[in-house]
Amino acid sequence: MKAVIVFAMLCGSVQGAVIQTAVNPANGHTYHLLAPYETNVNSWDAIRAEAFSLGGDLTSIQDAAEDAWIYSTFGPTALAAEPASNIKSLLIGMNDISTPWSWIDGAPVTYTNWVPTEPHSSVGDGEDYGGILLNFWEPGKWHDLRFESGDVVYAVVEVPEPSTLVMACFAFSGIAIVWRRR
Ligand SMILES: [Ca+2]
Ligand SMILES: [Ca+2]
Repeated sequence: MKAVIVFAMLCGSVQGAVIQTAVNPANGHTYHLLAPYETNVNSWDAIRAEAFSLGGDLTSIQDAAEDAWIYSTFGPTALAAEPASNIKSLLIGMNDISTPWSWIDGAPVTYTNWVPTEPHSSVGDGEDYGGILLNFWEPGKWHDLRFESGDVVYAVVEVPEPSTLVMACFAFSGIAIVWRRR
């Protein structure tokens, strides 16, 4: 019984930072949408630490299909979430902190979806983080954003394999439902 309670707490603690989880049928990867971060309070490193704790990292987008799936799956949740902001973005795993725009997992940049005038900054000038626009400019397109701006970002974490903890939590929910029905 004690083990069950501990396990339930473990599932609960993960969901504390995660506001939505979905598996992309195209690649089998698990994606989490994290609770909002205000960029004047939270750092890029702090957000990545949260992603690492979930067994993944900020998403690396390989093609138009993955981009469209992420936007349609998580955009509505982020738009509806508090706090309200005129500038909301989904934070993705691309930056030009010290090199030209590159994915943090080292994947080649084969696909991008920038607003035509973006990214308009240079390497390491502050506007160094890629985001998918949600409620301003051209929603669905990408822009480069800066931390300390006060923008609200919703990080999209990609876990290469279906997360074992998430699957275990699903299994646990199933057991709990079956147990309740008895
Ligand atoms: Ca990916
Ligand atoms: Ca830049």
